[in-house]
Amino acid sequence: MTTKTDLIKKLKDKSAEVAILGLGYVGLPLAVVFGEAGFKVTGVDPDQRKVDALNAGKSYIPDVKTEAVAKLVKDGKLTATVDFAVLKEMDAVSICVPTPLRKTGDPDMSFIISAMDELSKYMHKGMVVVLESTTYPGTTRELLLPKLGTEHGLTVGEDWFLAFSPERVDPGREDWTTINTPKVMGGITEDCGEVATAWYEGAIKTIHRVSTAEAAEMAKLLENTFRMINIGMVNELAIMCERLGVNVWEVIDAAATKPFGFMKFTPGPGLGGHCIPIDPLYLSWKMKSLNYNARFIELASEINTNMPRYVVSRVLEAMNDRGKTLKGSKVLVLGAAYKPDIDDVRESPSLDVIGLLQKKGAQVEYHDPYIPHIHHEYEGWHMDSVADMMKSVKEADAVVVVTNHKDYDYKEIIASAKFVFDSRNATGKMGEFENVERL
Ligand code: SAJ
Repeated sequence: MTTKTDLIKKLKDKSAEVAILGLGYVGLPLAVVFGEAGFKVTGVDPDQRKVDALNAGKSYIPDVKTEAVAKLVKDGKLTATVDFAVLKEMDAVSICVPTPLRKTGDPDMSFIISAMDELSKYMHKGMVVVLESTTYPGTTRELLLPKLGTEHGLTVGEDWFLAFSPERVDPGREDWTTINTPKVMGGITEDCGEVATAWYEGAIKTIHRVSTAEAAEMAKLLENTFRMINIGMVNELAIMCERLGVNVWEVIDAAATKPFGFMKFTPGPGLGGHCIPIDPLYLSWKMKSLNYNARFIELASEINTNMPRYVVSRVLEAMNDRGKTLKGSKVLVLGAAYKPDIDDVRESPSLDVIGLLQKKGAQVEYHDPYIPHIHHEYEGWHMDSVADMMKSVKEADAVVVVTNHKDYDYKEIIASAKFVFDSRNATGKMGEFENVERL
């Protein structure tokens, strides 16, 4: 028996002790999937509130049912702790920590580095480590390999095993979840890939092996760069169509009738969320260190970042056409979340639209049924969602639809508002109105 065959045996018979570092919207669903597959799982997170909730059998992630957590805790299949020292007992560790951007737009690797520094204290022979956090190609080999293995005299692929497997969690989605979404897996060595696959295939339906950790890191960046660039393209299409006097929404719907070779994206007020605006910049940042300028990413990022400003310029123009100045006008922004029907405001273009309207001298209010309060962390302002939306709609000189929540009664809004600028085509199916303009 070698270290590898011994570890694979424990992974296959589920006697291996599993740890998940980081119990957020990626780590908690993964912990539950491994627990329900029969592994004994220890969740490790510095946030004592998360740990206490889990040990009390409660979920704090909407996608994870409290009943599932309660059953695993009762059955002794899931415990949580803030104490990283438990890692010395672990055979298999998955790292699911955030990889945001710094204010400078560079990757913020601090969460990966602190998880790695803690794990490094407890590394031992016979461990497999999988990084799930979206990051630039080379992270697993350049950062984790030296810190977790070489520094401890452990030979990767023999004494211990290291791989990258990108998370594909889409919060709120019920059709594709952690257990049934195909999982890409790339090891530092062939043996690393084999061991990590033996672990994950014991819980996740489909594992797609690639030859290296870098291929797996790059696959994830391709997935989200693809979206970001295509969104940037349709945003530029919207600007071009406005210049041409053509309805961009009609054009996109027409192109989408092509049953092959086309994928529909829609323009909007900008790019929000903690994935799409951010992940591609990890790639362009890495390429700069290799003296290569990722022009598509740079251009799409520039277009997407400019969309809030474009929306405000369209509102200003439309009000001018109606003999009103934006300065001193009351403007109600509908929607603060970064996409419809969710309560996530991270990187939301609404915050930029509100800030820009304020800079133009407008008196701005907002409403969002999912987000009672917003705080612009960079500009520092706070705002509460208006209590009586229709009252604010009636009083506003302009209503700007920034997030097309399905809860809104757009018919009533159009009937009650002096003027509506619809940046999401939420009202598109209702025909043309004198008091409505669209992106
Ligand atoms: N957006 C547009 N036009 C579009 C699509 C999106 O303007 O055609 C905007 C959205 O309004 C939002 C931003 O882009 O502000 C991102 O939207 P998204 O639909 O990509 O949603 P996210 O950010 O939740 O992306 C996640 C990603 N999941 C993972 O990274 C695991 C992404 O890969 C998924 O494709 C996406 O969910 C999804 O399909 O829901």
